[in-house]
Amino acid sequence: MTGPDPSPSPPGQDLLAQSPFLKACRGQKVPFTPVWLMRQAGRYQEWYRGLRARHYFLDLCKNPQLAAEVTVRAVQDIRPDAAILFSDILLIVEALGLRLTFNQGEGPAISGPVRDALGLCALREVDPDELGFVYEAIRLARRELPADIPLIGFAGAPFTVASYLIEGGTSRNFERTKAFMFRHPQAWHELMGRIARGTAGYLRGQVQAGVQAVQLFDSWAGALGLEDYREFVLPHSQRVLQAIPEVPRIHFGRGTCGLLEAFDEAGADVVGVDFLTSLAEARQRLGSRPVQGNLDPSVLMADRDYIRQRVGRVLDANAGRPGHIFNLGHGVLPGTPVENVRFLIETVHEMTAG
Ligand code: 1CP
Repeated sequence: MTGPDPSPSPPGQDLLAQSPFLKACRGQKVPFTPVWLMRQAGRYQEWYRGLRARHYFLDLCKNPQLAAEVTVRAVQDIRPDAAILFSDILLIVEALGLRLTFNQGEGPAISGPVRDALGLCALREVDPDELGFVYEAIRLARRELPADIPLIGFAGAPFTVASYLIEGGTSRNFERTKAFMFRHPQAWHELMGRIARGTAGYLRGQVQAGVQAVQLFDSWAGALGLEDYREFVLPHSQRVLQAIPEVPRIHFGRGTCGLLEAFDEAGADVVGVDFLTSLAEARQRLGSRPVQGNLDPSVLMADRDYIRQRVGRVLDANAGRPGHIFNLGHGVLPGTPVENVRFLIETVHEMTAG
């Protein structure tokens, strides 16, 4: 018989939909606990250091072929259950109209940071098409990835991005960010609104280009107390997450133990738990909400017996509930032995299979 295939979706789509990672995002039963690692591509890998010796970091991010290659190579190297696009949360800074550089060993630097309402006027409304190189990297990576490995897109959450715009780089106490928030609340909400609209459009572009899930990184949300988080941040993160209902949304922050319920109210499908929070406690406080996490990245510096013990502890804390994606409680550290990363992934699979 000829005619159209009666199945509702192409076989590739079905393989992806049935992948342990996407099932766990939906809180469904899985054959083993899926695992991927934040910063699974990076300086702990020799091949990445080699690439970086030849290319400036932002050139890697902006070259779709290279960004796709790094994304796929990390998967081939350590065999996780999901890929994350090789990119950075700070690319949107340029679409907002400011200059971004990464200086050797010093992290990001933003010239002409936003310090007041005047600085806010200098920011552009993001045109998501300006980030077309990211969408192209997604299309290329999707084509090269194994058919059953979902690709995660991502962006920085409005608060974390705002902190870089205001501080001009990495910060310890976020004093300029908080001074802006407390002294100019109206300008603060305008700034956050502008970042949120841009980020929503950017993530929609990533979904259209073919990612199967997205992660919103609010890495520095833990710098805020609960009341300030609710007043100054939560509504903006909600707006971003509401804009992309088509794929599972993961919401990660560091130091969020004091905020966990409010963080959950942002509306993601999965809450990322950092390593300072007990996974058992997070489970108790979040009810049936799927969670991701939360091994301390430094455990990967220890020996295999100890890594296995600590994987066991995270799994025990989850107590066999569905809706657990294993991950670190923050990104892989640059000095991590790559064989320990591979061992971690194998161990999670072996300890949870069948
Ligand atoms: O090669 C190098 O020297 C650059 C190191 C590097 C890498 C590999 C940076 C600079 N960014 C990245 C990639 C990156 N960044 C990914 C790729 C996908 C992956 O494999 O996970 C992701 C998801 C990010 C996200 C990111 N960038 C975050 C959120 C996650 C987190 O770590 O909390 C943040 C805060 C950034 C900003 C950033 N990018 C890079 C640096 C050094 C920083 C500053 C970090 C800081 O302020 O402490």
